Amino acid sequence: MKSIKHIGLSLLLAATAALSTPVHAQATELTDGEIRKIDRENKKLTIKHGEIKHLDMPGMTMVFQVKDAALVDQVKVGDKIRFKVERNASGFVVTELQPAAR
Ligand SMILES: [Cu+2]
Repeated sequence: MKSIKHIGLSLLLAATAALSTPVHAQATELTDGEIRKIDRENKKLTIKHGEIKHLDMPGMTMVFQVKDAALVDQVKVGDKIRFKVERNASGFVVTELQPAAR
């Protein structure tokens, strides 16, 4: 009886651990970048970025859409940033950004 209880508890702990592991951990990884151009009107940023592992993309300079205009207002050309990017139907979208640690 005692050992059956113990097995039950072990399974419960294993299940809990599995559930609490983030499934999309890679999708939220921050990417290093530097602002090259700002297009506020069209909510676009040109960013020279490092490797983006979750999108399988090497470092390059490219144009990103931004999720909302407030993100554009946080930066100026030449700023070093860290940002989150997602791929959607219309392209690559910056969803979050922050100044790079100095
Ligand atoms: Cu790129």
